[in-house]
Amino acid sequence: MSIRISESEAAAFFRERDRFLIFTHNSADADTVGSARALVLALRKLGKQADAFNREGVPARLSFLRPEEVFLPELPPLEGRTLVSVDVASPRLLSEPESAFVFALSIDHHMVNSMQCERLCLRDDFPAAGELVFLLLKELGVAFEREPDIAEALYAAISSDSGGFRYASTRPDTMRCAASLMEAGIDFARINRLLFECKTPVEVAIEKLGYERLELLFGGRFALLAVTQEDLEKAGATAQDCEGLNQIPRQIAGVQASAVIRPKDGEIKVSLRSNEDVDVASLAATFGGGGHFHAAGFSVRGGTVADVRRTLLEQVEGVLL
Ligand SMILES: [Mn+2]
Repeated sequence: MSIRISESEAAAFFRERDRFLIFTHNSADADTVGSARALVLALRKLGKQADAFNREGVPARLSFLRPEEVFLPELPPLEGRTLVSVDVASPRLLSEPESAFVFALSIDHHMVNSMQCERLCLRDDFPAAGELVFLLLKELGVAFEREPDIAEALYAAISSDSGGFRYASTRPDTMRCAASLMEAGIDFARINRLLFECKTPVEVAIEKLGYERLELLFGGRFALLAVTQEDLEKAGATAQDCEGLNQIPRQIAGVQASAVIRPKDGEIKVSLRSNEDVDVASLAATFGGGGHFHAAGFSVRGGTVADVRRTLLEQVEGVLL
């Protein structure tokens, strides 16, 4: 059992210790990477030893966050290191043997957090872990207007997970937080372009195939896109090239919820999205997954894409309006 702590208690926790290793989740996005980068840079400024780690590595599209400056290529000896996770909801989202680590602190914004941790600093009303890290670093005395590297990392984190400040999770305080980060003179337009308006040719190829596979079901209320290993090979794509697929089915007018089903690391990964009042977090939970009200997911070991599609569709009608 972990104890829940506030941002200021988390700041005190960082002040009391000297050597940190910050873990991010797999299929790393700008929220987990930007939050980890901001934490590492800020802790180093405070004279502490801090590094980040993710065995899977950081995808090339996030190279503008300069992961090589903060991520270690290999897991270092853990002796004397304080382990912290950021934006990681479950140990299954780490490339580590399950239950390998007990984290001293988990910083998160997911509704359900099943990390093995001594302390949990969680705000499930925040659109991004980056907003929580912002508050925490503010408590630690970071002057963002004079720290463009930290400001840039947190801006990318928050903009990414809030869909460019468009999702319902965006709060007035999120905008105030972004405004403070902009005071550092960061090139926020470039960050947003790299996050939302930039695709590799391979990503475009797999999206093109995705459009061909798109299905509209339940009277147009549910959209589904399932791609197979063969499709990935045809497009020359890896699992990391498929993140953009999630945007395709959800944007069709009249669609209340959507799913993208695809192979990843020997499992079948299902990403669920919804608009308005449909709760996909509880739909994911029926399959042992989790996430947010409007964005959730789960993975299935064994079986085929077609099997997973069938099992999912049996549960879908119950959540539609
Ligand atoms: Mn996040």
